[in-house]
Amino acid sequence: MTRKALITGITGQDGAFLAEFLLGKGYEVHGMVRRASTESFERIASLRDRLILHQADLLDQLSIITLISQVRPHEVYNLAAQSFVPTSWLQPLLTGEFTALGVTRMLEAVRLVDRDIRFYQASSSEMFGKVRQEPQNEQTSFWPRSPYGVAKVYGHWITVNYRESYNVFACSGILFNHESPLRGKEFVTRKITDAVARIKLGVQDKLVLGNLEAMRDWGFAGDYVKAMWLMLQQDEPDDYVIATGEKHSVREWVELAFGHVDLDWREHVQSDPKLLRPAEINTLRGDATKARTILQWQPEVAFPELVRMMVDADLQRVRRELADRDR
Ligand code: NAP
Ligand code: G4F
Repeated sequence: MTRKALITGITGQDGAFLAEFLLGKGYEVHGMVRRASTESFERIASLRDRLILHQADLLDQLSIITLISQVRPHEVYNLAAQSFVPTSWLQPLLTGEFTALGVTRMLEAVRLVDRDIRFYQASSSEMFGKVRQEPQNEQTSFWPRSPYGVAKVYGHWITVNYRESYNVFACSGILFNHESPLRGKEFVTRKITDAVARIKLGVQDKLVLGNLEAMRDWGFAGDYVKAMWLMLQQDEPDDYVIATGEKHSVREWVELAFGHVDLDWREHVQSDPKLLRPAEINTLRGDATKARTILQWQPEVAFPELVRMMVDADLQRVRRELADRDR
């Protein structure tokens, strides 16, 4: 029997990679999309005719129940969220509605419609915040440092709670930062690689960043969606940290990205205190031993390769845009 998966957040970075991965495994892939006056399906454009998309919203309980009743998926991947940390200070309530209560709405729908559905929750290393130990693993306590991080802690624990209360096969994947050419341009990695491409091609001069000393454990999104799927294929539901185990600073990203196209970053990068956060997470580094051992998962793309991949993709895209403009 063909397995059916439902992905919320299918139009986002991870949604696009996961949809492609599941189609490759022979799944019938359904995606939940929210209504907008203009569709933003660029990331899934090449998959569009192989996907079944449905309108529903994390804010609307009935729309989610109806969707799950109609699709009757075997697996649900809850990737939808307000995922940009700075916005969570500007819109803390909306972030809580989407990123925290949205998880309960998804779990309630699963509980009401079919408790055999396997459920994946997109949890985050942002939950570790002001880190209590290094590296962070599944036992490390949380100290979130943004409304986004606080909302994700709620989403994590409500997932654990539905597993323990209702025996739902619910897993929380605690994923560290993962990037790709599909990353939103407001996140620091893509902001850097987009700027590097534009500066190299002469259509931008400066790149203004915030905290260059922040350190993150950055992996490749294509590797991380495989871990999501592996979690739902186990005999027992559980929670897993997914990370590379290496940390690098924003400054290192900048150096490597500019260096890849033979530019000196010092001539182009400025730091603006306005881009500093009310509360920063200075450092994150994950310990994915559990995932390596039980899921047999490991990251394939190393840090320098990830930087080069993203710079090259942005160079290609900006070149194309310039050629189209001049045509
Ligand atoms: P993303 O690119 O920002 O995608 C977010 C998705 O959520 C988009 O498809 C968006 O739809 C959808 N969405 C937002 N609000 C919604 C609502 N009210 N109803 C329905 N859909 C809604 O995020 P991502 O990087 O792919 O991350 C996927 C998930 O993993 C998120 O939950 C994120 O918080 C979490 N996470 C990400 C990372 C990372 O490093 N990427 C690390 C840990 C955890 P629109 O296209 O309509 O905006
Ligand atoms: O790229 P970022 O905005 O990602 P952040 O805040 O770590 O969050 C991402 O990863 C989380 C996993 O830990 C996800 F849960 C979350 O959804 C999201 O995908 O910022 C990374 C670091 C921060 O320390 C920030 O202060 O880069 C620093 N930074 C320095 N200059 C900047 C900038 N960040 C952004 N976005 N823009 C800058 O100009």
